[in-house]
Amino acid sequence: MQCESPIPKLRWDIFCRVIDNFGDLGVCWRLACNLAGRGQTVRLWADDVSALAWMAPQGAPGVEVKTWTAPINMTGITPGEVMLEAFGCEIDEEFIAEYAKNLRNSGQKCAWINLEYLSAEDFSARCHGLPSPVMSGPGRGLTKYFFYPGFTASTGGLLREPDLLARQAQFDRQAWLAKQGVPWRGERLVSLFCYEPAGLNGLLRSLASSGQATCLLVTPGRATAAVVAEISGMNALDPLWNQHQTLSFFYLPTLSQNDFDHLLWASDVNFVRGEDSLVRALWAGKPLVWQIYPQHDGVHADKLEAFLDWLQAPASLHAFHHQWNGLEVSDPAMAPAPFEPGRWRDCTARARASLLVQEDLSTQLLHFVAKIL
Ligand code: TRH
Repeated sequence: MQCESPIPKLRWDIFCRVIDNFGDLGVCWRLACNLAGRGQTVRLWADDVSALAWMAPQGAPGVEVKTWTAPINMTGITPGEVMLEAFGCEIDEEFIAEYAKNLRNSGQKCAWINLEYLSAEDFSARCHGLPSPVMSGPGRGLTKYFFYPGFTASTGGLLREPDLLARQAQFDRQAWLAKQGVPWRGERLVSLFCYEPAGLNGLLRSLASSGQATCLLVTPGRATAAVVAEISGMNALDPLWNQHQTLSFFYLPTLSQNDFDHLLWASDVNFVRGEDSLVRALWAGKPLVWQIYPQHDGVHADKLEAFLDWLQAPASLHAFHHQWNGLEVSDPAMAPAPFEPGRWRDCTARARASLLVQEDLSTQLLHFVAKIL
């Protein structure tokens, strides 16, 4: 995408509906901060802002958080110049009407953006930037634009803060782990952020029998619940599965988004899920395993495949992902796919390097909006 238009200072209204988990809000909060860090004024509307208490306890200058009530409370609200709906969430007609009225009165052009989910599938590049005329409702006559994040230069890119590399360079692993209370004695560290992965039993067995002391750093919520349940089942069936205590566990509290980054930087291997943590694991640059957000219609299988192809994942990483995500025909007698992070390092490092030379999502979005306006 060409980046020639100067970037005006604008007021943004970002709308986010929390479906489940933390990703929708996580992405929107990160985007809001990224834009505010580039001089924009951002109002983030979310129907459930509760997770921000731990994700972003400090808030961020330039970002105002509003609880998105139903119906929306428009008292004292003048819409900004850019209206961004995340992941197809529908903005209230009252807000759109006010926005359209302001545009008519000021004669200003509108920038109405729909930010889509991240995917490595071809459609992201094909549909990125497409206009969609609004044919009905109070926004009739306006145009909505589709903005697709992605992994290649022909998409909208990935969220990345300008100071990310500097922060990484200054990161002190030992000090950070000590601050979290992790009793690290040089063992391999594996972070775990997941839903209920089909391959969890296999992973725990592989780590316990690997001959390499490993500490699993388990994130709270679903990952902790899954690990606790799995261990209890394994202990009942085979009390000696981890008899030499080769595998140890450290259960983490909820971390801020910044500290979640630190967790990924401190670990030797990262298990992540959903959307935002996948991107953060790419920036961490360590071997990673992704549990994709499962969808009922099964389309996540193609999405995972497209990502692994883009990553140029070696065969063993493909196999591990299939088992981790339950996409393999399940045969209880089947041996777990080998856990071979040493073979998975190069592809992540290559991917990270290729992404770093692409423009980040916020910069691209700013240029895109400047062009529309
Ligand atoms: O929570 P998720 O599974 O979110 C998912 C996905 O985004 C998915 O695409 C979406 O459709 C679905 O929600 C509804 O995973 P994700 O995207 O990685 O988001 C997690 C966020 O939580 C991310 O911003 C990192 C943050 N986080 C912390 O800040 N601290 C923590 O301790 C942890 C574990 C996560």
